[in-house]
Amino acid sequence: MHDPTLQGPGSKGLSRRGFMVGTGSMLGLGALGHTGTAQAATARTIASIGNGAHVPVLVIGTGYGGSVAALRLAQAGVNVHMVEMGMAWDTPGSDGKIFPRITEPDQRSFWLRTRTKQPLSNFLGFPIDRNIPRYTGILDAEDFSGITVYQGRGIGGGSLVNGGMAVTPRQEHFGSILPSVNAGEMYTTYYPRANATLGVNHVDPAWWETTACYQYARVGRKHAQRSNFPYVLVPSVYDFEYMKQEMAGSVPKSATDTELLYGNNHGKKSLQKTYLAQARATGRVTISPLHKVTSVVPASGGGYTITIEQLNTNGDVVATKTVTANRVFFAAGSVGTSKLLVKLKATGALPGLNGEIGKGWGENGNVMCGRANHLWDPTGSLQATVPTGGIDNWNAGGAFAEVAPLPTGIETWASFYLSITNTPQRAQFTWNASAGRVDLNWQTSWKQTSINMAKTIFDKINSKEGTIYRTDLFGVYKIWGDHLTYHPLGGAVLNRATDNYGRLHGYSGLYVIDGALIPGNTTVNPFVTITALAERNIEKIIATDL
Ligand code: FAE
Repeated sequence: MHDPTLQGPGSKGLSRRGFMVGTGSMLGLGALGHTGTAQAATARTIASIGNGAHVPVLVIGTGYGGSVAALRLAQAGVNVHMVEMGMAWDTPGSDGKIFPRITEPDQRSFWLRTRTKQPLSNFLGFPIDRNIPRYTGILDAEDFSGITVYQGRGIGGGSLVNGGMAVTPRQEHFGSILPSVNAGEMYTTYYPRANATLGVNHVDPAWWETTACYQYARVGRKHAQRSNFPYVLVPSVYDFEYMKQEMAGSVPKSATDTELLYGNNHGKKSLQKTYLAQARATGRVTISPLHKVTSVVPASGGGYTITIEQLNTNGDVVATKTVTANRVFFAAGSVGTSKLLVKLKATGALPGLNGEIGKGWGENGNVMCGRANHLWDPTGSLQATVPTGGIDNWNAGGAFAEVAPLPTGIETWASFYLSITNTPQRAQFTWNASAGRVDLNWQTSWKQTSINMAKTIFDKINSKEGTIYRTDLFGVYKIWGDHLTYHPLGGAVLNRATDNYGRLHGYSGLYVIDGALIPGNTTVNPFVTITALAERNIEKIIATDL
C-alpha cells in the first residue's frame, strides 16, 4: 500500500520503487517556488508511516548521520522517510516550555525511567536524583554492565541534549581517527561543509572576557595557563549573539537559565533548526516520531522489509508496522545501529553481515572530575550551560579537557571538566540469546587509563594552585566520573564492517551513516566529525549508487 505522506512536490508519476533522481540539488528549497509552499511542505512532514508503505529510502534515526543523509538525498530528488523512536519535541508542556531546566528535571527529562539518572549524581555528597513519571523523555541513560551511555532521544537525536561544542580535530590527528579516509578532502571540503550547514559560530572574545556567565571558563583558563597548558576557545552551535542578548535581558533566557541537558528552548541550533529544517522544507522528507525499528530483512521482490513498533509516551507498543524500502540507512547512533545490526546478524535476519559487526566500540575516553578552588577564585553563580573552551594536552598526556559548567545557581567554587582521552580500550557488542538482548563487554576498570591521562592535567594544576579534587559530585568520596560516556563511537566501523563509504558488506542497499562508523575515538568532541564523514559518504553514494 502506498503512503501518500511520502509524496513530495514533483514526485507524481514516478514509479513507487524507483529512486527519484535527476535534477540534483535544483530540487532543493528553490524548486518549491515560494516560501508559503515551503512552509506547507514542512508542516506535513511529521507523520506516522502507514502499515504496508513502500518508500525509496528509509533512514533509521534522526541524529547527525541521519539528518545529513536525508537532506542530501532529498536535494538529489529522492523521497526519504525517517523513523525516530523518540518524540517530535515540538509541543510545549504544562509550563509553556518544550524543554525543562537542568536544575528541575521532570518526566520530559529521561527516556522511560521512573527515577532520574543525572550524570552528576551527587552534590556536597548528597544524592540528587528524584522520582519522575515514566515517559518517552529526551535523555536516555542506557545501562550496560560496565558503563552508562547517555544519548538523545527525539527528532534531532543527540543535537537535542548535547553541549553544542563543535570541534574539528587537529588535522595531524585525523589519521588516528579514520585511517582509510583522505584527510585532505575532509579538511578542504567536508569539515567546512558540515560546519557551515550546522551553523557553527565563534564566541566574541572581547565579550567572553567580561561576561559574568563565563567567569567559570576564565578561571579554567587561568589555572590551565598557570600550569603551562594551552587553553583553546572552541566553536559552538549555540548562537552566541542570542546569548549576548540573553545577558542584556532583551530575549528569553536559555543557556543562561540552566537549559541544555534536557533540551534547549532558544539559542541552540539543534538539527531541527539546521539540517532537518532544510530537509523538511524540500517536501521530500517525512519523519515518523515514536516509531522504533526492530528488524530489517531482505524482501522477496528486492529491497528490504522493515518492522517498526509505534510507541505511546509510556513506551508501550501501540502498533507494529511492516514497510518496504529500496535502501535503508542505519543512523540510530553508535549504540542503536550496533544493537540492531548485531541482533539482525545473530538472529538470521541479515546473516551475511561480516564478523566486524559489533566490534571497535569506544567511549571517546570520557572521564569527568571537579576541582575545589580557593575562596578567592569563585567560578560564578551564573554559568552559561554551553562550554566554550578546553585544555589541550593531547600530544603530551593524551587528554583534551573541556572546561564544563556546573550551573547550580549558587557559587560552588568548583571547576568542572569533561576529559576526552586517548584510551586504547575497545569493547564489543554481542547477542545474548537467552536474555534476548545485546550486551556490551565494557569494563569500568578500563577507565583507569583515561583517569591517568586526565591526571596529567589536573594533578599538575592542583599542585600549582594548592587545590584538591572535589569528592562529592559522583558519590561520597569519589573523585572520578568513570561510570559513563556522552560520546559512544563505533560498532560498525568504516572500512571493516562496511566498505570505505559506509556500504554494509554482504547487502546491497544497506548503509551505516552515523557514529557507529568511527572506531571509538575522535580526539575531541565528536559530532562535527560524524557530520563531516556523513557528508563525504553520502556524496559518494549519491554519485555512484543512485
Ligand atoms: P544520534 O545523534 O545519537 O542519533 C541517533 C538517533 O536514532 C536518536 O535520535 C535515537 O533516538 C534514534 N534511534 C536509535 N535507535 C532507533 C531505532 N531502533 N529506531 C528508530 N530510531 C532509533 O547519533 N558531541 C559534541 O561534538 N559536542 C558536544 O558538546 C557534545 N555534548 C554532548 C552532551 C551530552 C549530554 C550527550 C549525550 C552527547 C554529547 N555529544 C557531544 C555527543 C553527540 O551528541 C553524539 O556524538 C551525536 O549525537 C551522535 O550522532 P549520531 O548521528 O551518531
